[in-house]
Amino acid sequence: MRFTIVGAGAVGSLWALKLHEAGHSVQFWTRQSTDTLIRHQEGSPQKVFTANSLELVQESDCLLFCVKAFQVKEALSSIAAHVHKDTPVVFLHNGMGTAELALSTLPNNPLLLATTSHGSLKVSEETIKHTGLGETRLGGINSTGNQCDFLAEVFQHALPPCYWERSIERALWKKLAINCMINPLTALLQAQNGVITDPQYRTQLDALSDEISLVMCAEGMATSAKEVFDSAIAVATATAENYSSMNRDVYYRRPSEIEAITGFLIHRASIHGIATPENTRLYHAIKELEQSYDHT
Ligand code: KPL
Repeated sequence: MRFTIVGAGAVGSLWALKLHEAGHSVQFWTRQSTDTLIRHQEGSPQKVFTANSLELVQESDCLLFCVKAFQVKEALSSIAAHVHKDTPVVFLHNGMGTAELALSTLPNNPLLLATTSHGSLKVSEETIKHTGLGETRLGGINSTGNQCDFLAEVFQHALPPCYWERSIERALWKKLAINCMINPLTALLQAQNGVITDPQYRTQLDALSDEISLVMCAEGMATSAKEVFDSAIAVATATAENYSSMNRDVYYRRPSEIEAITGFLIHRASIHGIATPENTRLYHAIKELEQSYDHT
């Protein structure tokens, strides 16, 4: 298949390399003004990818957006006019809230959302490291997107495991819950994921999981505070030595994904009239940190 990967960060680069190794033809679409990009995994040969070819966008069999949620709008407006209406478009990022934008910008395309727990790190401009084996879940958000289950097989072949989800929203909420539990705390504490398993954070995590489970139930995603708590602890234990993406964003003073993660949860909570004091506190703490970047 012919892929255009939108975004050449750690996640986009990992997928580009894996899809290329699986025999697909891959180009990047990036903000950099370049026509080629070199990428390789630590210890493996370099590969030169074409970048920003409009012709290749038009000929693509699939577009895979690997930019952060807050970059989707700009990326979509740079490419949407060139995408054939039958081309499936997949959005892969942490957090939620981009589905409406995708549906209104590309109303005729098969549209899909995906979530992944693979760890990937850019160790230099051209080199990435696959830091943790995870899994990917994929599902449609419109009727034609729902018919693209073959893409789960394509992704499974390139970077397994990949599961097809009839209700991708549920998988996205589960991941959102984990991100709400791990990301802001590890960013504020500037510690690895394992830190949240320390008993001193138990009360705070209980408060977070209570609030998150109430919002999920109101959204029709039946769960319990215990389930939310246990899944976050399981991920934090399995990735104890890793730094969360929000931890890295704060460390490098980049804009974080707080809006699409905790911000999305708080927004949905307010629609249902659910109070989320602990999540709101973390949300403001991260926002304050981001604002302080401009002044220090
Ligand atoms: O998705 C993640 C992230 O860092 O954004 C978790 C699950 C917390 C793993 O680090």
